[in-house]
Amino acid sequence: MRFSSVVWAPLFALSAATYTPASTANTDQLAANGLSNLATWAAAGNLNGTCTLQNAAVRREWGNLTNSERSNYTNAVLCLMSTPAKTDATQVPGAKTRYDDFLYQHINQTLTIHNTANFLSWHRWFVYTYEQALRNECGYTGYQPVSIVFQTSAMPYLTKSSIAADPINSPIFDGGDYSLSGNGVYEAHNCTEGLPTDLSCIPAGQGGGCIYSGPFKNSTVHLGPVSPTLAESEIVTSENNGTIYNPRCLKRDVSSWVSTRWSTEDNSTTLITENSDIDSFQTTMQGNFTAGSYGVHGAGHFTIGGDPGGDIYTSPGDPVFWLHHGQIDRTWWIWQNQDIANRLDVISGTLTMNDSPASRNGTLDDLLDLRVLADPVAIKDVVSTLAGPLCYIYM
Ligand SMILES: *[C@@H]1O[C@H](CO)[C@@H](O)[C@H](O)[C@H]1NC(C)=O
Ligand SMILES: *[C@@H]1O[C@H](CO)[C@@H](O)[C@H](O)[C@H]1NC(C)=O
Ligand SMILES: *[C@@H]1O[C@H](CO)[C@@H](O)[C@H](O)[C@H]1NC(C)=O
Ligand SMILES: *[C@@H]1O[C@H](CO)[C@@H](O)[C@H](O)[C@H]1NC(C)=O
Ligand SMILES: *[C@@H]1O[C@H](CO)[C@@H](O)[C@H](O)[C@H]1NC(C)=O
Ligand SMILES: *[C@@H]1O[C@H](CO)[C@@H](O)[C@H](O)[C@H]1NC(C)=O
Ligand SMILES: *[C@@H]1O[C@H](CO)[C@@H](O)[C@H](O)[C@H]1NC(C)=O
Ligand SMILES: *[C@@H]1O[C@H](CO)[C@@H](O)[C@H](O)[C@H]1NC(C)=O
Ligand SMILES: *[C@@H]1O[C@H](CO)[C@@H](O)[C@H](O)[C@H]1NC(C)=O
Ligand SMILES: *[C@@H]1O[C@H](CO)[C@@H](O)[C@H](O)[C@H]1NC(C)=O
Ligand SMILES: [Cu+2]
Repeated sequence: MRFSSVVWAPLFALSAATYTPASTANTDQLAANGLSNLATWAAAGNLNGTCTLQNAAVRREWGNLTNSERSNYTNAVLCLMSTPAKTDATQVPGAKTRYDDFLYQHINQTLTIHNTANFLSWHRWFVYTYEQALRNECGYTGYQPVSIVFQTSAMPYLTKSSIAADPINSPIFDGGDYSLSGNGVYEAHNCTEGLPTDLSCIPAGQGGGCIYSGPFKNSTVHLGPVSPTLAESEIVTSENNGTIYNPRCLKRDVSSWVSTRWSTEDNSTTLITENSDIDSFQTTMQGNFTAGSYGVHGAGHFTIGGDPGGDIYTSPGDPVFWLHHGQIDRTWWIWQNQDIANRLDVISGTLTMNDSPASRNGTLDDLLDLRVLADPVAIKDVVSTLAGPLCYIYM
C-alpha cells in the first residue's frame, strides 16, 4: 500500500516549529539614530583613547549569529564552567568554577546593585568582565567582532498564532544544539511570586524541571539559591547565604505570559522615548513592584524563570542571564545616544536597594568593585562604551 505525499504533508508541517520573530523596527530605528549621534559625538573629539567607532567591537543579537558563531560562544561558556575558581574556598566553599566566581559576586552584591545608583553601570561592567573572561581564558574570538546580545524586544510576543507567541520556539530557547538550551521538563509547580506582592503571580508554565536539551543540558548549578521562586529549591536552602556547595540541576520555566506583558517592542520603545531623565528611565526599566509591574528588566529574568533564573541573587547561574543583560545594556546605550550631551554623565539613586537601609546618593566617582573578577573602575569610566576601558557598540 502506498501513501500519497498529500496525506503526509500536514504531519511534517506540524513537526516543524513555526517561529516568527516579532518586529523590532522601532527600537532598531532608535538605535540607528543613536549610532548616528554617536558618530557626530566621536567626530567632535570626545574620544581620547585608542577606541574609535571603526575599531569598536560590535555586539549582535543571538538570532543573527550563524550556528558556528553560536557554538563558539556556548563552548566558551562551558569552558568557564569547567575552569577552576579563583574565589577563596574558605570564604565561599560552593564556588568551584570560574563561572561560579561571577555568580558569587552577583549574590554577594545583590543588595547594593539593584534599584541603586549603580544598577546600570555595575551590570555593564559585569557583562563586559565576563566577556573578557570568555575571550582571555576560554579562547572565545567570537565572530569578528564579539556579540552576546539578547534582544528582549526580539522575543516573540503576541503575533498571529499562540505558537509564535511562545519564547520556547525562539532561537534562544528552542532547545537545539544552537540554542542556549530549552525549557525545563515539566514538573508540577505553583505560580511564581516574582514580586514581593501577589499582584503578578506568574502562572506556572510548561517547564519547572531540569533542562535536558541543548548545550547546557544536565548543567549543575553550585551556589544558592538565596531568594528562590521554585518551592522545591526553597526547601534545600532556607538557611544559607549562597556560599555553600549546593549542586542541583539547572531548571527553567520559560514564560510567554511574562514576555507578552512586560518585554514587548512597545514596552522597550516607550521606555526609551518617554523617560528623559535617568531616574525615571532606570526606575521604569526595573519595574514598579508595588504596582505589580516587572519592567523590561524584571520581565527578562522571569521569562527565563526557574532555579536559579527566578532568584534575584542567583540569576547569573542561568547562562541566558548574560544575553538578557546585554539587551538591558543596549537599551541604556540607545537611551544615552538619543541625547549624549545630557545623558552620559548622569546618575541618580543611592547605594542600597530601594534606599533600604537609607544610604547616601551614588556619584560618578564611586567604584564598581568586582573583587576577584577585575580591578575596580569608577562609574564615570564606564558610562560611555567608547571613552574609557570599554570599546564596543551594538548593531
Ligand atoms: C579621556 O578623558 C577622560 C575624561 O575626560 C579621562 O578620565 C581619561 O583619563 C582620558 N583618557 C585618556 C587616554 O586620555
Ligand atoms: C538581524 O536579522 C534580522 C532578520 O533577519 C535582519 O532584519 C537584521 O538586519 C539583522 N541585523 C543585523 C545587525 O545583522
Ligand atoms: C562579599 O562582600 C563583602 C562586602 O559586602 C566583602 O567584604 C567580601 O570580600 C565579599 N566576598 C567575596 C568573596 O568577594
Ligand atoms: C569558531 O572557533 C573555531 C576554533 O577557534 C574557529 O576556527 C572558527 O573560525 C570560529 N568560527 C566562527 C564563526 O567564529
Ligand atoms: C503549592 O503551594 C501550596 C501552598 O503553599 C503547597 O502546599 C503545595 O505543596 C505547592 N505545590 C507545589 C507543586 O509546589
Ligand atoms: C542527563 O540526565 C539524564 C537524566 O538524569 C540522564 O539520563 C542522562 O544520561 C544525562 N546525560 C548526560 C550527558 O549526562
Ligand atoms: C555565610 O554564612 C556562613 C555560615 O552561616 C558564615 O560563616 C559566613 O560568614 C556568611 N557569609 C557572608 C558573606 O555573609
Ligand atoms: C507592554 O506592551 C504590551 C503590548 O505590546 C502592552 O499591552 C502593555 O500594556 C505594555 N506594558 C507596559 C507596562 O507598558
Ligand atoms: C509605583 O506604583 C505605585 C502604586 O501604583 C505608585 O504609588 C508609585 O508612585 C509608583 N512608583 C513609581 C516610582 O512610579
Ligand atoms: C540625593 O538625590 C536626591 C534626588 O536627586 C536629592 O533630592 C537629594 O537632595 C540628594 N541628597 C543629597 C544629600 O545630596
Ligand atoms: Cu543583577
